[in-house]
Amino acid sequence: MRVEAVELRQIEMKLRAPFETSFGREEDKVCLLVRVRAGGLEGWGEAPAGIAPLYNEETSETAWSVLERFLIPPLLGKQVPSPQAFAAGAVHIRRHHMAKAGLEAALWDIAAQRQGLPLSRLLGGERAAVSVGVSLGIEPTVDALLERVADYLGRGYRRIKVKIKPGWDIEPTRRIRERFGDILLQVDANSAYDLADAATFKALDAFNLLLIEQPLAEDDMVDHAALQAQLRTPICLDESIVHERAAKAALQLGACRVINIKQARVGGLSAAVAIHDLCRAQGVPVWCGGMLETGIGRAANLALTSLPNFTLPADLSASDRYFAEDLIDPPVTLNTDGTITVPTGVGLGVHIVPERVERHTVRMARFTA
Ligand code: OSB
Ligand code: MG
Repeated sequence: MRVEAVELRQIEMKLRAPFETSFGREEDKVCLLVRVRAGGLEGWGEAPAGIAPLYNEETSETAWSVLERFLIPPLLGKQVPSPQAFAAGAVHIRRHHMAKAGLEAALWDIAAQRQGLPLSRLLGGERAAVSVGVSLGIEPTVDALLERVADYLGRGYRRIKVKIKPGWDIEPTRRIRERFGDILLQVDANSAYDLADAATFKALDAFNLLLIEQPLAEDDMVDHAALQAQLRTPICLDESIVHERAAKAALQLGACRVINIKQARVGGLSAAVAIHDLCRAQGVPVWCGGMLETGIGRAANLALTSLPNFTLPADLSASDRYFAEDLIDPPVTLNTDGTITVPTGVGLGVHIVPERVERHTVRMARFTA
């Protein structure tokens, strides 16, 4: 495909409710959208880098800069044989995974359209619908959190994930178990602890959690291995798994027993599929994480989650969990059995509403051959 033009947009959308984690509180969703024109087709991707480098090192500014200066110019007017070829060619640009992933996703959208296939099929997906859960932020009180859990269980979500941090861990988990019994429950610390806090995790071990996500520092595989050895509950790594080599190292060291795959964090859908395949070969379950994506990033995540080794419920919720109005129409909805249907149209398979994209754009630039 010959790349004719690339459009970059920074998007800002009010979240329906603030989302608080151990690293900060977000009231607005901020990301970049990448729109590629190639061979007469148009593809879209989302780079979920926000205002501040709190989840990882990237921001919407750094992603914009790297896309504008280093990732987009070499493509303009050139033949790009495949999304994988783009990914391989971008390896020499160090890191900046979200920036790369946004552009790669747009190329995948186009590649799937060229073959007349839904993206899920092109990636090797098999499932028509995927099991999903909801990720709940830190609330002012445990009672407020319990109301949110009740609300989402009532809507049909079958798995609840709660954010934890020191001082907000054992008590909310215990109260959820007391009130809601044997639901599928997991916690996510976003790196807020160190090994000296092992006693907290041993206490959490009693609650029969599906997994404990990213308890320790993102670059500390050794301490994660030491903690995992003391727990029954599987540790799941999110921030630590930045590429396939990290996944390989984590599994070899016993630093986790489950991996959260976010295509944006690992540098794109190609890397995400590679990690999926590695884990599958080793009998390690994976699940699809989320970054509060708009319908555009969510559609790519749904396609990815249809691959066979995504066996735990995804952090992929309906559009109305995040936004009053999504960028796609119809929005993503939850089926009564707690699943979301994987789009079956060609490419991303969702209808992007230009007027809504325009309305939420705070910065835009076009690059042409
Ligand atoms: O750690 O999984 C995380 C959102 C932003 C940044 C990091 C994380 C999250 C979530 C939300 O947990 C998942 C979702 O998109 O619903
Ligand atoms: Mg996480």
